[in-house]
Amino acid sequence: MKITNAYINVTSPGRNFLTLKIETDAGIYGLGDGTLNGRELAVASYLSDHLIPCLIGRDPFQTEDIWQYFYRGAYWRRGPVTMAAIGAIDLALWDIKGKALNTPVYNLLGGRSREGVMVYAHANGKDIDRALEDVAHHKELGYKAIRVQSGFSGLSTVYGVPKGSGRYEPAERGLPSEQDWATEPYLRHVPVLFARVREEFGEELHLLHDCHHRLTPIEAGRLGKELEPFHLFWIEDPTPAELQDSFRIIREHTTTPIAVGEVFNSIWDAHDLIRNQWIDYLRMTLTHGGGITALKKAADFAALYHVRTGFHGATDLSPVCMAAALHFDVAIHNFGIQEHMPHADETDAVFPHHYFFKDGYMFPGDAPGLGVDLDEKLAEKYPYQRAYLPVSRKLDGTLTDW
Ligand code: GCO
Ligand code: MG
Repeated sequence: MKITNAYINVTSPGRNFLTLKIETDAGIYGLGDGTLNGRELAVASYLSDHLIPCLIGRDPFQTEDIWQYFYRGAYWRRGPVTMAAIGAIDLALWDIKGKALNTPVYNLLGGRSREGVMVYAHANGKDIDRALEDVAHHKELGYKAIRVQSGFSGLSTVYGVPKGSGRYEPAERGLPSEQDWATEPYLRHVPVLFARVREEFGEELHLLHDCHHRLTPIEAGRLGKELEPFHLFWIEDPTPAELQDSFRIIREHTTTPIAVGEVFNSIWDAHDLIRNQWIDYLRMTLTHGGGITALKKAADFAALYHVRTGFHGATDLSPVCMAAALHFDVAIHNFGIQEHMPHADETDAVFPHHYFFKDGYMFPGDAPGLGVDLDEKLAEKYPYQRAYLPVSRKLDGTLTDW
């Protein structure tokens, strides 16, 4: 089999997505997600201008060699743009492989290790009472694990809580908005929030929280310690992770489990975190981490150190990435949990798929390949719209981590 053509599709059914379609002389095609929130067009150019011309004529079954060709062969390695582009190619090739062999991708990764994939939902609210209502709503929907974020007095906007009505969506159309940040009121607020959640819902629900890179290591240690009585499943991104040594400090102070990695694009971003057992869950994604070929190795490496996966599954990853994640999650042994932020109805219509949610679990379905398609005609109705993630400033105006 040979690759005869490849092209990208950029569409905005509710939010922007970048999809790669690879066609072959066998009449089979594959889809890959290359969406990089707020930087979609950089990946589009990297693919169209630099990678696609080198793909034509290659054997789509050679997922390992093609991965190495684009990673090692570029000379310039890593980075979110490069790795999202390689991720898109890799996902499309695994999709083709599955379709050509007439089997779901999970069978190419070791087969099913479990029936379904436990997912966590997002519950949020402008204040604690409204966040509790949203927890009750998601519990009602069947979720066994729920991430909880809520607003608190002192800040006008908070990460994870929508400004108006409707579901939370971090990217906003137009230029970046600015949000404010203050650590002290946040650190006082979060333990109160989780005390209330446990009081109301008991011990059974798995509870998660995203600090979104806002704390210093010692502040994260304090938060983790104060949350210990509420037995969280994890706190996520407690501190920015460029300096992997930071996590040693957090680990020395708390037994609250730690999840990191949604902004990582290479195993080298997590190498020290894993081999020193400073984290419990690796949150990379198939798109941003360079695809199934790269993350299968990362997950196997993590397994040696008792680190499980908890892949990023925000709405800025398309249904193609979600489908791939579910095949991956159902197959690997050291799966932990999967994030699930349901897509808008327009998005689901543009990307018809076989995966589904039932009673707190998701299932990849049994269609050959990844089991997701792209309705290119419908996609044309939703042209790309410039959108950015917000930026964050401390109350004195200093730019800080969003
Ligand atoms: C999460 C994430 C997202 C990110 C978003 C950025 O845990 O789901 O933190 O909300 O902010 O994916 O593009
Ligand atoms: Mg996060």
